[in-house]
Amino acid sequence: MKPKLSRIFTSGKTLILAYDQGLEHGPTDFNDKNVDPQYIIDIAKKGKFNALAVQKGIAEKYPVGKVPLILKLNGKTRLVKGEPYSPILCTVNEAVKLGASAVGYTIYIGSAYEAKMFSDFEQIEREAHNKGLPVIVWMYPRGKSIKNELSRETLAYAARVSLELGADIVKMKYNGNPNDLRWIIKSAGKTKVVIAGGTQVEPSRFLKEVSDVMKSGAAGLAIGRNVWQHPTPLKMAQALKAIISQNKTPAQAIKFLQ
Ligand code: FBP
Repeated sequence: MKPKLSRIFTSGKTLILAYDQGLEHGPTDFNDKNVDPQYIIDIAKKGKFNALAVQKGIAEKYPVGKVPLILKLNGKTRLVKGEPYSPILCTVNEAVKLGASAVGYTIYIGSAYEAKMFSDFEQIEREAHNKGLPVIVWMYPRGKSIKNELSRETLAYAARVSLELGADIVKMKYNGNPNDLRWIIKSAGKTKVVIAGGTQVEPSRFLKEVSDVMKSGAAGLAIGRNVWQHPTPLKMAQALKAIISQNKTPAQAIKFLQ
């Protein structure tokens, strides 16, 4: 069955809110407000995000209502050192029962466990596509064999692998170079590239990066901390949407934050 991307890509572009950091990083990213999953769901709803990406436990205990749900199917903590492996924590069937519009899966390309993550991914991808669910791969080059996880070559390789494996969307880090990103996006072919946010940066710098990323041909953003750590996340959402869907400049977009 052809995966149905239209719920996540309403304007041809997408703005996805990511909230799986509690598992990946621990509550260190959170404050008194954003530690509460309900706060994030309200941001996703009121900010009209195209989707919210969470782990199974959050989706079970905090219904997301009409916000399209991306269920993250694997994950790991940062407590374990050594070569990264992210085990499956939720099945495609469970994701469907929870109302998911898409599923997400992290691959640490270059890790000693890459082969295991490829074969886990391949099963998930087959099952999800049988049910018409799009598959988003969080593609992060990691492990001893990766010398520079943000180099043009490494990121282009990661993007290409996402296409070869059958991902509909790949979520990747941006290395700050728009020319590199153009090549990376070309390497991903018909797999859509969305950019991850990273740690919180000064808003005007962040909006400039978002603008560069979109001009380079990215399909959108799948970000967390730069939105829900911001004192006014809904204004940040408006600023981001102005750039992503309305082709506004960073100077125009920053006005939403003033
Ligand atoms: P941020 O925008 O907050 O960086 O979130 C993006 C994300 O991909 C999350 O979905 C995930 O939890 C996290 O980054 C993983 O980042 P890392 O592996 O670099 O710690």
